[in-house]
Amino acid sequence: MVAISAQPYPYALPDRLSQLGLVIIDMQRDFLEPGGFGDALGNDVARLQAIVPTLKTLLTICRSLQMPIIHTLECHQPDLSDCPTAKLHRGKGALKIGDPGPMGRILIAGEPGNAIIPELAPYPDEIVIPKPGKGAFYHTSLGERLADRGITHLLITGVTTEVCVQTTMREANDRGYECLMVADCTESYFPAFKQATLEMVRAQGGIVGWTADSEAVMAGLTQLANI
Ligand code: TIU
Repeated sequence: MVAISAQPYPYALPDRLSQLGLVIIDMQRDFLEPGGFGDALGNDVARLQAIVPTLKTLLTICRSLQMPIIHTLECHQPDLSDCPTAKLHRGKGALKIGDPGPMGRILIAGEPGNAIIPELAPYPDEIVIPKPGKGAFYHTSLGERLADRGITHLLITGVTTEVCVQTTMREANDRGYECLMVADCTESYFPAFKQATLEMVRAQGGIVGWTADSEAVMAGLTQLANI
């Protein structure tokens, strides 16, 4: 058995890397660039850029090991039919979901600002899950796609730590997936919220799962690949 050095205790890897998915949550221009949804909500979007090189390195290794890669995108249909009124009116920012902004309509599928940032753009064989909610299982085919491929373990990364990343990890945990949040591959607009999230998922003996830095994750992956 190969394990990743993690908190609150070692994370046992599955027998095969094909059972371990790298989940990259919402690394979209809408959250990382000025003029998008994150900016419209009043956040300093520059904070999130810091994880891009680290996440790119992890993605490159996972691709080289032919692991399943899952990207998610928070987005809504142009007619907003999948956006609850409660979500539409939340935030009270300068622009709301569907309004025209400098990168196209805010958080709308297919608009330039809704795309995944070029550095992390999905390859054609990778799973891309558009999602109308914060959690990646809500109103999506993610559960079926993971089951089809026999994926039982998830490495969870992306933005923002306490919103879509944590919601997805909790959804996955309730569905029986063994989840590890990669601490230096996730970021929040609020440093204290990121720290609190890391602590709360691994508290109580790993109530929601594990946390580890990407260096420890990559060491574990490489060890399993070489067996
Ligand atoms: N606002 C915020 O922190 N996050 C979101 O609205 N969506 C995601 O986390 N992707």
